[in-house]
Amino acid sequence: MIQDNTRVAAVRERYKAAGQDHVFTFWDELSERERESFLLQLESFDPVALNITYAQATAFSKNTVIFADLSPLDPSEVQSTLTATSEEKDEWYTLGMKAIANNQAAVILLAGGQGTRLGSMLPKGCYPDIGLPSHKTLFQIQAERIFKLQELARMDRAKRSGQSLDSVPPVVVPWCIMTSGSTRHQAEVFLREQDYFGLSADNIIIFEQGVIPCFDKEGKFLLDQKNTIATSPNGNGGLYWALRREGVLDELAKRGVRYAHCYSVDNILIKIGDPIGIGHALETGADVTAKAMPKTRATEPLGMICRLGGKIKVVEYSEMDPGLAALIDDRTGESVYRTGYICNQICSLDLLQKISGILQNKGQDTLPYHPALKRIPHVDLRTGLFVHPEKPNGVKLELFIFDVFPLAERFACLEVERSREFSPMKNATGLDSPSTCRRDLERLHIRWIGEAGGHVEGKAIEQIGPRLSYAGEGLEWVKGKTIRAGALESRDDALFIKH
Ligand code: UD2
Repeated sequence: MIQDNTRVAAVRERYKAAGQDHVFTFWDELSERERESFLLQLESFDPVALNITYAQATAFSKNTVIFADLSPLDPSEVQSTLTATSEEKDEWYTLGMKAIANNQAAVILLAGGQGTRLGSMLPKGCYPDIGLPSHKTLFQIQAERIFKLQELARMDRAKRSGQSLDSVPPVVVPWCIMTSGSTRHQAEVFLREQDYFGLSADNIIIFEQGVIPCFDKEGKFLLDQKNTIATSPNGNGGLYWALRREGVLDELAKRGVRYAHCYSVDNILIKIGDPIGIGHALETGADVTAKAMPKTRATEPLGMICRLGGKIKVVEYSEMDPGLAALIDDRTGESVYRTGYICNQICSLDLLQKISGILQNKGQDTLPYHPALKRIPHVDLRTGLFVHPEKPNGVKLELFIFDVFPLAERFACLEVERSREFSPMKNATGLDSPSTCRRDLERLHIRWIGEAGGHVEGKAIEQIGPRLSYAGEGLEWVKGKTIRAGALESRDDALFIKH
């Protein structure tokens, strides 16, 4: 393969004009094939635009002035499943379940992150070491919850229409999985090998987000190989563009979907496609309903849902002013900024289409990139050797999913109970790790059994398979019984202790 010299010269010129022509340091050593793949990558980026993006992103992060204009949400802006009456919750549930039963809901899994804090090379959804008695992975738990939700919605539809279950067509909640270059292949293979955990492959839409170059601290592109610029996924805010580019929005529209529940891969308690959340969105007419909860500590890594100049603004934990994060209201003794964002929201399809239309017209850079200082392995330009830095040496840029919230015509915030809905797996040990996820799931399931009138013996490890219960329903059979078991996948697995 011989490259056209004018093509090479044109690309070189563009990178030179942008002050990024160091990327050609090893050009003379490359084979024709290596040059070709490099050229393709170089042509896919606009180095001048990326310089601007880098400059804007790093300037923004140093700008703390906005904090003066920040205010917490007014309590009246936040509804809560903890304080709502049972009539309100029933109404939301009924509305949401009806929409799901009519195939109007989809779920969007954000699974493009690299999971570096967990220290695993696998996508988090395939992470094998949660240590559950069932040995399930996050992907399996999520797939089974979708399966159960579809079943519950079908039963709901049969009940409402007075038809027999057999005469009601299956309900479909499409599972849209956003991956990235670093997670796509493994996630795809894993799901296929597991036969999609019983879901239909036709209703699983795997798509890929974009990438952006990694920079050194001076804003120069880093090389991952002598013929490759180091890149990283462009953040979970890359969702909006990927949804359009990969045809997911069109597919959802064709299927008649009206609401999509977007969620983070690592929350073991995620109520996927939550009928209450969807019903709340329907009742309030919100085009974004963000689930939220107070932080457990000022430094907990949750975004803060606030207002800035009258608009909704989520300030990411890494960018929040520590003083504001720790501010306590003397009257209540609670944090002033207490509405923690947990990466869990219901969006109307109308809003997703509006946002992706804006991005198409004005460019993806319409959303701000956020910088993060990281250790980025790269090729040393002087030695040509690949190095693993011990200290942060460069900058990754990310779009944040919540930066579109100000575009919502109607934003709603729904506080939910942490012990029922949120326990993320971020780190290998300690806080937010597999062991805290396991603990929280077990506690929740023991609670469900208690709520159903049963009792759990001693410290028996419990796990109720999602196909047995989505959110604690259908466990009436444990009433009055003392139960001891490991993983409960069906009623038959339960061992009852006779006293
Ligand atoms: C996210 C939230 C934070 C808080 C916290 C709760 C953002 C920007 N921040 O922070 O406010 O709610 O979660 O646990 O949402 N992802 C992609 N592509 C990417 C990067 C991330 O799909 O390029 C996914 C990732 O796989 C995960 C989710 O987005 O499912 C959140 O990413 P994270 O775990 O890196 O975010 P974290 O914990 O810093």
